Amino acid sequence: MHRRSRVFAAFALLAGAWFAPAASAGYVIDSNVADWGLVRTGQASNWTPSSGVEQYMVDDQTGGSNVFLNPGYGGQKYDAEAIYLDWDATNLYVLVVTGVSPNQVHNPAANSYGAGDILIDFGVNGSFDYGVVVKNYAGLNPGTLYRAGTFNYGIWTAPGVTGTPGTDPVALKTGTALGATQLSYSATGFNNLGQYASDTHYAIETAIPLALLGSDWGVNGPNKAFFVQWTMYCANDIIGVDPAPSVPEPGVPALLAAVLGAVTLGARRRVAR
Ligand SMILES: [Ca+2]
Ligand SMILES: [Ca+2]
Ligand SMILES: [Ca+2]
Ligand SMILES: [Ca+2]
Repeated sequence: MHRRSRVFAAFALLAGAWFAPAASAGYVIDSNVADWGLVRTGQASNWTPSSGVEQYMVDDQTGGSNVFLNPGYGGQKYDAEAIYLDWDATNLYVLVVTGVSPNQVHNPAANSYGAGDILIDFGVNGSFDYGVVVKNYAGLNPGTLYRAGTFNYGIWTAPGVTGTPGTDPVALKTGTALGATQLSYSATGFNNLGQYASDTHYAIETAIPLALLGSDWGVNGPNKAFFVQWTMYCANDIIGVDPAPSVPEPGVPALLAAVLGAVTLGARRRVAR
């Protein structure tokens, strides 16, 4: 291969890596977990998703209402079991699997709590910036992405220690509507997912249009590290995921610059000879 051909091949390879659009993830927002690669055979390995899934976290617990989940109690009925995250060129996709039913009575006075919102912290600075509202308990619209205003909090101030208000944000209290997402929350539960095969699970699945995330998302992916969390209104159990920042974004233009520098240097050397 001629020198120029080799340099061009390297350039094309790097340019391709830089400009290639993200593959279409193609998730169907229907509370069916199969499109994330989750199979239901009653084994612990069922929680492991397809290799293409960007990031995930599993914390599958079981048992009755006295079982400690961290920071609170509640067993399977309040179990935050897993969260999965992926994106393509159009949407940010989130899947939450939990023991919390969409029909669970939300009545804090009777010590019964329903689902909280999917909250996103860009910058991972402890301040949530967005929320996809899941239920209408705060008078906000389920399925809408809001820029966060104020929050409702759980009932725990430390593991096993209750306090009012608790320290964990669970859902938006106020916010500014940014636009519609796709949202699905299992109408009926399913089992056979994971080693506690008879336990009942519900899936909350959403597709958030990247265009709604403004400058927090660029053409090559997230512009900064971010953290996605879900819990229920009491925050008995909390699950979150924090994808590694996408290193190639600043790195690839730097490599391209290095290749262009090498080409220029090569041309100069040829001239010098
Ligand atoms: Ca699905
Ligand atoms: Ca859990
Ligand atoms: Ca469980
Ligand atoms: Ca933030």
